[in-house]
Amino acid sequence: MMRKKAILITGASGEIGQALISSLSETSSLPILTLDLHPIPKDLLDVCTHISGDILDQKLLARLVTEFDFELIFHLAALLSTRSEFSPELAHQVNVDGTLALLQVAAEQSQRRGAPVTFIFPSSIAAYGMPDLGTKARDRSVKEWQWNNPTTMYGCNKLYCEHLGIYYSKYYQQLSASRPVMLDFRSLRFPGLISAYTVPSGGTTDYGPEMLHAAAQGKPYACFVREDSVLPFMAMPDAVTALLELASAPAESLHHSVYNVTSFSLSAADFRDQVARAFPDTRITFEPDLKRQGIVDSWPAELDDQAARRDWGWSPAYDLHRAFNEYLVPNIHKRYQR
Ligand code: VAH
Repeated sequence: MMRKKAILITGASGEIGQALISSLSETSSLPILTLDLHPIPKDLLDVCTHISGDILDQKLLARLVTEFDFELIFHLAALLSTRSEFSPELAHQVNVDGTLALLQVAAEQSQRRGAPVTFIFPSSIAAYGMPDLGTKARDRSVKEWQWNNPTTMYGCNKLYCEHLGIYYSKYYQQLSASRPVMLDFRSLRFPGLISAYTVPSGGTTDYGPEMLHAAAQGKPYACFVREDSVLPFMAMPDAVTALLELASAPAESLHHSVYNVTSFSLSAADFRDQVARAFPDTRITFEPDLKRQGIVDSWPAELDDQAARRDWGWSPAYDLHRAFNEYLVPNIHKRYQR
């Protein structure tokens, strides 16, 4: 029986997944297969085939590859940074064992079909670890190879999976007589992502989106980081654009397997000011959670994304002002007016 060509999105019910399905279905001629433990919103059901399942279910993966020939995989399934600190072993199982299982399946499929499966993996600023606030201020914008000393289980998982992906795309079966067709692993290190339609769960950059969505609902919000905490952020549409542009970049133009992408950096106080401009009667207070603050203080203030701009033409469409004025505020107003 011929395998059906398809695109696979794992973790499709998550924030990035939901935004990606919509855009991908507008541009892709291939059917989209989505895999997640959780159901996907019913308005997306007509543009993809959803499988409710666990990335750790090896029998499920084995069955999928007998039925489908994956051209392209977006592997988004993960436990985010704060949740992973409460369940480090589970985080390792999902974030690393899950990724390893999928890489192995994609490597075998690349060999069998005689052409690389493109494997897109979202990494994170969590892969970095700035030793102290002085260094964070001095080395304000970090390049991919700087300060790769993660201090969270999630950050360790992401950095290791970057190396696993490079292994499977360059060194897998390096001692065997015949060199197999390798998979084509490509990874992005994302900053904090802000969606107008979904709120993150279990992340540490969540204070931004949470503050905005609370204000839009007229609810007070106690921010769990200090006002002076600076992190890089990006509007969700730009995250989807980055994933799609990296996936379609010609392999010969990519000099790296891992790329920083970002749009704007701002302090939590700046974030509050942007939110207060849009929702003037908002009640935002700052009550730092010292433990989560420690994670934020270890992450870089800015990402240097020159390599992505140079190799595959990355450029965010939404800077700080466009993100709030043209994407977040108008769509959040609509979302909560109902
Ligand atoms: C988290 N939003 O906070 C995610 C992300 C930038 C960090 O990976 O865990």
